[in-house]
Amino acid sequence: MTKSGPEITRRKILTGALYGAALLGLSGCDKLFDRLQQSRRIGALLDSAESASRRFLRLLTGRRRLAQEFEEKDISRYFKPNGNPPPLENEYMADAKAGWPNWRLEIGGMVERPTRLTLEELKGVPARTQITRHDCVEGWSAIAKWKGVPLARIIARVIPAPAARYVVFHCMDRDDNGELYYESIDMRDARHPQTILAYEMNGVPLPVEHGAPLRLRVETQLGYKMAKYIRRIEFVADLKTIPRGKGGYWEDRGYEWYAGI
Ligand SMILES: Nc1nc2c(c(=O)[nH]1)N[C@H]1C(S)=C(S)[C@@H](COP(=O)(O)O)O[C@H]1N2
Ligand SMILES: [Mo]
Repeated sequence: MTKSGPEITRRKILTGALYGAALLGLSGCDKLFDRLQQSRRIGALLDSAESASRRFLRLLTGRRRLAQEFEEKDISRYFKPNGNPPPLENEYMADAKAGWPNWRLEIGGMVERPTRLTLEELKGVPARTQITRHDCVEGWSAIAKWKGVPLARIIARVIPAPAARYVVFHCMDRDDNGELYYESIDMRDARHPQTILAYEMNGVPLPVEHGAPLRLRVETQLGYKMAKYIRRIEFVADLKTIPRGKGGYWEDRGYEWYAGI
């Protein structure tokens, strides 16, 4: 089977659904309430029209395939910062200004070797750079160049227990109600070669609005899976025990856990 066949079909389906969402006037709202309404309607749309086909295509092509990579010339001039506002507490901003001397990435849960890493230490791990397209469920896309540590390298270091099935990303930003953002992926996507913990965007340190100092890029899935402002990574056997039980901030509000593209 050629790679282009299913690829094109999949893109068409996604574009169709996003275009549908745009026609319904579902893009560009900022208020949380609007976003909740929006997520429900888009969720319903995706459920009915798209997810079944996507799941079927994924069965055909598998999840090991690589997401399309682009060239420098394709990089978007504007990349919309999206989601909850950055964690603007003094502690965060002071650390950002100073180049993250106090931030540590904590990696724990069901692992043999729990680890804490500084940003400098992360930058010392062999990195991967990729130019990829980000698709937000709200109906916009943007292409950027990302550099970061393949999550597979971190996994090799901490040695998850055989029973660990998911990787949870705990973030520093909160919504209007003070609830923290979080996300999760399974071990297969975690080991995918394009799944990276990115600290650089378009050749510069990851900007605050895009998730500084560290964000996830999981190129097999939609934008809401790509946790920004990561401070802790936890390996777990079950997602039910994590904050509200559905595996992510938006999943807890009705989005699908597997947001495959
Ligand atoms: N911590 C955190 N991560 C997040 C979000 C958020 O609100 N908080 N929003 C998600 C959504 S819906 C999208 S589309 C992308 C937006 O990334 P960007 O700000 O770089 O465009 O981040 C995702 N990751
Ligand atoms: Mo999004």
